[in-house]
Amino acid sequence: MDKLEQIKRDLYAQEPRRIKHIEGVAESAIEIKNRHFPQISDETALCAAYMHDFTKEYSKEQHMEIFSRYGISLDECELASEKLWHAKSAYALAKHVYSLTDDICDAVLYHTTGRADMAPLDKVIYLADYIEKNRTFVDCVDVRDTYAMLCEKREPTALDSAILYSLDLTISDLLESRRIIHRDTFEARNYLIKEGIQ
Ligand code: DGI
Ligand code: FE
Ligand code: FE
Repeated sequence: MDKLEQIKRDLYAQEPRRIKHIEGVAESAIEIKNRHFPQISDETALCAAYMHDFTKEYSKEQHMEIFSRYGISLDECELASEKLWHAKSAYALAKHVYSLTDDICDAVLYHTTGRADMAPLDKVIYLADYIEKNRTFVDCVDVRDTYAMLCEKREPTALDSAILYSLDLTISDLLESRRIIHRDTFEARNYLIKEGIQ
């Protein structure tokens, strides 16, 4: 059995509530990578998509067990923001259980915050996660429509612009709800601004 089949089998066996979302991310990831990075294989994009929220429903105890087993430490922001944990635990499983390549593990690790100078697969998964078709939140619909419009106009920076827009909306949302903003989220945004993306 190949790795993708193994991941899907284990994911479906968990009966995750978010399977529709994960399938939506897989579909969007294929579309986005075919448009911007056709050199990325379907298998690579799909492994990252199916892994990205693998541990989203895990309990605090399950997360702690994974972090201690694989020697993963949490920084101050991460300790205070439980929503950030699933990216780190899914990364640990991607690396140590499924032995996925570094590009896939990184895309899983940075799928929630982004990071400065995101790799092609990081960008594919970050945007696919935000705009997949089952998301109905107004900000997601807005980024989905904006990205579609930029692609329609053959804007060369469509992907980076859409990512920058989604980072801005995420940061605004975190500010409004008085939540901690991780430095990777800021750095992802600042990097794109410095690159001249609008
Ligand atoms: O797992 P998903 O719901 O599919 O999406 P996700 O992994 O992008 O998680 C989105 C949540 O993560 C959303 O509630 C905002 C939150 N988030 C993103 N960046 C940060 C953050 N939360 C904190 N506290 N700090 C961040 O920098
Ligand atoms: Fe997630
Ligand atoms: Fe997700």
